[in-house]
Amino acid sequence: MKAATLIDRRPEAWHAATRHPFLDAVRDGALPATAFATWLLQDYLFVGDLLSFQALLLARAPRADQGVLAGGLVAVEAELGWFEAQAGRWGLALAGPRHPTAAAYRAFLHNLEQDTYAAALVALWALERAYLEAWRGAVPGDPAYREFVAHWMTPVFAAYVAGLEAAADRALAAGDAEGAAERAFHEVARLEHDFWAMSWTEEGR
Ligand code: HMH
Repeated sequence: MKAATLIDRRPEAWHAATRHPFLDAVRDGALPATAFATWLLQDYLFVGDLLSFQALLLARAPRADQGVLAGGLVAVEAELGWFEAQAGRWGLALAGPRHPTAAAYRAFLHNLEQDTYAAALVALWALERAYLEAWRGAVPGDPAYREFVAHWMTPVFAAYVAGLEAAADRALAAGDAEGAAERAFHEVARLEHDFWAMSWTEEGR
């Protein structure tokens, strides 16, 4: 099985993970300030959790995957700085508790540390590909949010996701890893949807 087959098997779940009124509002400018602020803080906390997860994944990666995972680790650390700069620009504090949805995502990433390498790698590929597709749907973005759309629309990010997909394909080639990887994929799709819903409905929309 190829990693992309997981998407083909669950089109509804993938659609729910990558399309959301939050993203439509990024595109047309109707995004409430509270929804944006919730997303910015919670995604900053998420990226911090992702950095820890990726560091441990790199530690157990086969030689062929070290390059793409080491590059991703450096990129995610830089992304924390980017979030901090954005928060400063918007006058938003990056402090506050994790929303239960972000806490559930963190717990999921933590549990993957005990799961197979293939399952953890497929999860990383899926969550990055979900962001690539989600923000692509918001192109070009209302002027206020255009920088955010552009952040995930760079050729470098697309190449990173392609590199993760090639690594996931290699990990899945053995065949015995499929069950755990498919479960991890479904969980990513569900959590990605929940993350948009959290940002959008926090204020009772
Ligand atoms: C919720 N999923 C979420 N946030 C992100 N920043 C990414 C994926 C991609 O890094």
